[in-house]
Amino acid sequence: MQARKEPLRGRLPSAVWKVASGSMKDSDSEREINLEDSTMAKVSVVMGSDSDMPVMAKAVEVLEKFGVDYEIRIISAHREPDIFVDYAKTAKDRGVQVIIAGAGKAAHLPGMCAAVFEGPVIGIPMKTSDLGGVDSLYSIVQMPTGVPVATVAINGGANAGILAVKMLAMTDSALAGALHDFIVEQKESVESKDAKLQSEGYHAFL
Ligand code: RP5
Repeated sequence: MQARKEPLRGRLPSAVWKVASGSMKDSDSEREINLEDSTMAKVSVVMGSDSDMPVMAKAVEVLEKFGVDYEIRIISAHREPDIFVDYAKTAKDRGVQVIIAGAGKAAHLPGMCAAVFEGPVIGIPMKTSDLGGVDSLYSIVQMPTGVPVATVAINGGANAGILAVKMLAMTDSALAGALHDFIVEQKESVESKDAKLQSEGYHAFL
């Protein structure tokens, strides 16, 4: 089985797919591409199944809101381990700085990402029908020492996106500014609700 060739990416020109390092040729047009000038995915969003998409979309929405370049993949560590290993081994060369990995049940995808990829991995445990997502949560959070996965809440897609933005903002002042604005807006939203509560009473919220 061969690795999938053209992952969906956010905010990327279509020519920038098969990334190694230095310069390369786009196989469709044979144009020489200077990777120094290309926009590469900073975050890789990966999920074990398309059934995870509604939760993973919440992470992607945050990345898009902040204008963070990303790639998004469906890769099952269990059902296609060869493709998974190729994906995780080459993530760094594709410019990926953070992986957001979501999975459910015996959720080994985030942990295996952390085993192969040297950068930070954020894990999203999926809520499951049989065990309510506790199976996913324990599978993702209980990593051995030395191989951490920063695990968010069950179905915590949005927080995974925000955490990735916070990681990238440490070395990106523009992103740090946007993050600050988001935090201020969030605070003001709560303040305005409390002001409404004080002026109109709790019935205004029912
Ligand atoms: C995991 O198994 C996936 O992440 C998904 O949450 C769960 C169930 O997968 P499907 O049977 O819905 O494909 O690998």
